[in-house]
Amino acid sequence: MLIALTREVSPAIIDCELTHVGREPIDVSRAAEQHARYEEILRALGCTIQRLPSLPDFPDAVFVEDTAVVLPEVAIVTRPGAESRRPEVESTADALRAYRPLGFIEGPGSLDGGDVLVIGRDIYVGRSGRSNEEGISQLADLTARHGYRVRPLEITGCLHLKSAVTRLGEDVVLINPEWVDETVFETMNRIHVHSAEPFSANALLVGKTVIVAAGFNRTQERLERAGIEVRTVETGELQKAEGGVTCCSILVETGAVPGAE
Ligand code: CIR
Repeated sequence: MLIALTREVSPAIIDCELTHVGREPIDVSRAAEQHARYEEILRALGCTIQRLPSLPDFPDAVFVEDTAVVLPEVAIVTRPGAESRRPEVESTADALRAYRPLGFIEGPGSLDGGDVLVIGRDIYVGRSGRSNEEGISQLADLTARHGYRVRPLEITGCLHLKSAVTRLGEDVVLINPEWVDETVFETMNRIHVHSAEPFSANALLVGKTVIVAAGFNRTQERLERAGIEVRTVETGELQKAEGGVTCCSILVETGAVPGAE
């Protein structure tokens, strides 16, 4: 079974952390509708949605991806780089305990799940304003025993590594080469985002289908031309909070699930 951990949009999202985008008013009920539609698409693609407890006082709590990195062997509970987000991890850890042994990033280390891209046994990690050297090295220690190799990467101009590059299949990535050095992925098939759509690199692979944010038509066309099955979802209000499609879920492959929908 494939579980998607999600969390409802907090009414406080209007006070979210912002790094590379300016603050704009966010329509909270529209954000909640977009999020519900996102969950519907995940369900249609075979996921069982397990909602984490609501955290109405935490503006960025809907962006659950940043709170954990789930591998087949272990789940690493992060220590988010933004201090305002640190308490979000507790309920993620409680939920993940049912599915995986846990490892924890500890202070002064910091790591956001959005910076972590797993491709086979390689774990690429963005050196961002959120993920520091200590956090990256703790991740390496916690995963080396399971046969993973952590490969830190520089990113520029974006919040997280997965704003710049995401995995679309066994050996395919969607990449914005302006934000990350694509030679790192030179052995893989690389699909470039359209240069007029820099934010379109954040795509979520579920099975063989890729979920992309609606409105990035030119990048979508490139994906479809490459034979990739695409589903789009409106994320306009979540984008104003600097969120994309990967950030709103944590996918966990598992057996039977107590308490899931
Ligand atoms: C933040 O700055 O932490 C949130 N406003 C957005 C987090 C987006 N997360 C992600 O891309 N993994």
